[in-house]
Amino acid sequence: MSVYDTNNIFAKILRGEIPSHRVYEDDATIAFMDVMPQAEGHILVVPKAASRNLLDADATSLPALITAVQKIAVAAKEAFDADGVTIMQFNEAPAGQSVFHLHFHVIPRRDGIPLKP
Ligand code: IU
Repeated sequence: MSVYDTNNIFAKILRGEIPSHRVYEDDATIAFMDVMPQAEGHILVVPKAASRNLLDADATSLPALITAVQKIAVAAKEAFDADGVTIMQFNEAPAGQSVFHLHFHVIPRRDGIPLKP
């Protein structure tokens, strides 16, 4: 399945039609705080280019995207005084994807504190 719905919630955030708490932007990427954080500092890293998920993404765009993910993970670990960082990325509903525009979860982690479900 490779259909891209231009009215998905992250497409609307990218177009500025829905507000978000944006923490990062470059030519190809934005990042904003997750509205239902699984831990303090849960950030979503979203490429500006339309793709449904990683399976559909243009491979030439991925080096810039993963570089942004790394930058944000390092900054989030520092900003939230975390002990580690979980990076998650889901492809299609059976795998846990609920918003169908490619994104990476960047979640600062603290010793002994599990993710909220
Ligand atoms: P998933 O990887 O597609 O399962 O994650 C979607 C995430 O988008 C999830 O963590 C939601 O809390 C988050 N989210 C959001 O930040 N703002 C929204 O308006 C909606 C979902 I809808």
